[in-house]
Amino acid sequence: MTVVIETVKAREIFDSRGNPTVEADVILSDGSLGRAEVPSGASTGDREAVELRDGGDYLMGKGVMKAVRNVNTEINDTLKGVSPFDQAKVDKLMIDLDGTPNKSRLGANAILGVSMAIARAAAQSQGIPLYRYLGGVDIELPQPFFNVINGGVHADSGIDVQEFLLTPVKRDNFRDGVEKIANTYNTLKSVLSKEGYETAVGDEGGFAPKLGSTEAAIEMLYRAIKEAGYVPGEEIAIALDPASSEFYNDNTKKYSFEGKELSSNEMLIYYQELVRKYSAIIFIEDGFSEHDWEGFKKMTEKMGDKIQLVGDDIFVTNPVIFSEGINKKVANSILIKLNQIGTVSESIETIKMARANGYTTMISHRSGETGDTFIADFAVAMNAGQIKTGSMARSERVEKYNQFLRIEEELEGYAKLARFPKK
Ligand code: 2PG
Ligand code: MG
Repeated sequence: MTVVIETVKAREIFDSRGNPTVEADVILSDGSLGRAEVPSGASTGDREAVELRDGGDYLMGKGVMKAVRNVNTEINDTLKGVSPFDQAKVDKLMIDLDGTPNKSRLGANAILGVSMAIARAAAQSQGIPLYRYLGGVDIELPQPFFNVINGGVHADSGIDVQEFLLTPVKRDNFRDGVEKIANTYNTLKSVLSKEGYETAVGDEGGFAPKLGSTEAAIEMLYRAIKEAGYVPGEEIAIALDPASSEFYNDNTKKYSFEGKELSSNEMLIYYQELVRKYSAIIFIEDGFSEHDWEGFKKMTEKMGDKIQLVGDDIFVTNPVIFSEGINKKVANSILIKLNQIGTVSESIETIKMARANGYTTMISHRSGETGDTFIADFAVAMNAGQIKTGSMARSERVEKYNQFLRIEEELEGYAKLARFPKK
């Protein structure tokens, strides 16, 4: 019996910040159900695919009923009777139906929800886990990065750098790495509280203490790593996402950073000194604004052979924009967020492009998340090498790490472990 898509249906649910978002269901002719929930960013890149919102006064103007209707009408009509096993075709049908370059007519939130739900339904129909359906047999678990101090637009901590991440560079298996971070995360909590700082958490489950500066936050991380019994840099390394588009002024071309107005060059000197002083720092993401390609390029020239430089807002997972970045030698790594581009197939295309050009790939959650663990399976299937999906708090974050533990158990120790750095 040929299995086809029978019904595509969406509804409005809520994300981890209390904002409306899309949940999509795909039902196949054999009764299989695939369901997916769509995340949403706060420090978004200007050129991301469009998240369709209803506007008006109701629900802060953030309702997604238009996107839901687009799934229930046009998308449902187009995909009815199509094979769920041809992901590329399904995604292309939705891209063509939308007809805009940035998915603004139907909404990237509508399209992505269906795109992910179809992959799930297909896996369900074949009776195999999602990571196997998407990735076949060569299974690798990624290097995880945990965002343990939140700043920027993700918290009221007053720290300009948005994310301070920890990664277990030394680990025997995935579980061992998670345990090391759990120890360090909880030690960080007691270190902060001993020093009189608040231990409430921000959007991604990291602490949001009013530490005042990037260096003060890094000092706390060094202390926590050591007090937890590990060696900074050797066993647990540090990574930063300044998300600098958020503090870049497009008119003055300056970065408003820690009370100063810094030029692109001064910002580069700052990063160079920071990395010299704290050798446990192994990557910096979005060190320069999405509108300062020159700055990003210069940073790549000066620092690209020493640490990983990840492009997020600047590339927005878009193969066309990313290929421009490759040509201009901007960054040496790319962040992959499915909702920045809006389909599973296009995200895979960008990952392949990265691999062909010597860029590492890191799969990422969004600051507004749901309980959906799609990106964990996706990271495994793609052999992506790296993932960041929040801290050791808030279930919408921890559930993704837990999914890796389940996958590791299922593979009975036969999974390969991605090592950092990986080219
Ligand atoms: C980022 C992301 C995820 P947001 O900048 O990398 O951590 O944040 O989803 O707000 O864009
Ligand atoms: Mg980022």
